[in-house]
Amino acid sequence: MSKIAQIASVLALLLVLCHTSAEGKGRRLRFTQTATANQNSVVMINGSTFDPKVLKVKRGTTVEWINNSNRHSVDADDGSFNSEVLKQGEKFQHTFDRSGTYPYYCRFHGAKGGKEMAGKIVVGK
Ligand SMILES: [Cu+2]
Repeated sequence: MSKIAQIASVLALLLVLCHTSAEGKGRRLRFTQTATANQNSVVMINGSTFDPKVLKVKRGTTVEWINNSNRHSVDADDGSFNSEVLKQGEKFQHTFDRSGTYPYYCRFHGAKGGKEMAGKIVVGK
């Protein structure tokens, strides 16, 4: 094998190794992003809106509502959870053990059926 051929084969090997490790990195990154998305279980109450309005979580997730503004509440349309009156800075939590769609509303500024100040938790498997 000539010197040039030797160098070329070493470079080719390096290229393959770099490519493989970059792919591995990509996989880890994607995995991390998915894990973060699954742990994302906070709904902010800003003004008269729930943010995000629709939150998708895995079964068993505890969702926390954090009130950033005046008096609000978190009331499930089906009555499966109801917060106290939440003042500014107060929080409410509910754990979703069964998959399904859970619409909720603020008793002061919204109503059942997604009217005005309302949101939805979509619980997957
Ligand atoms: Cu409200």
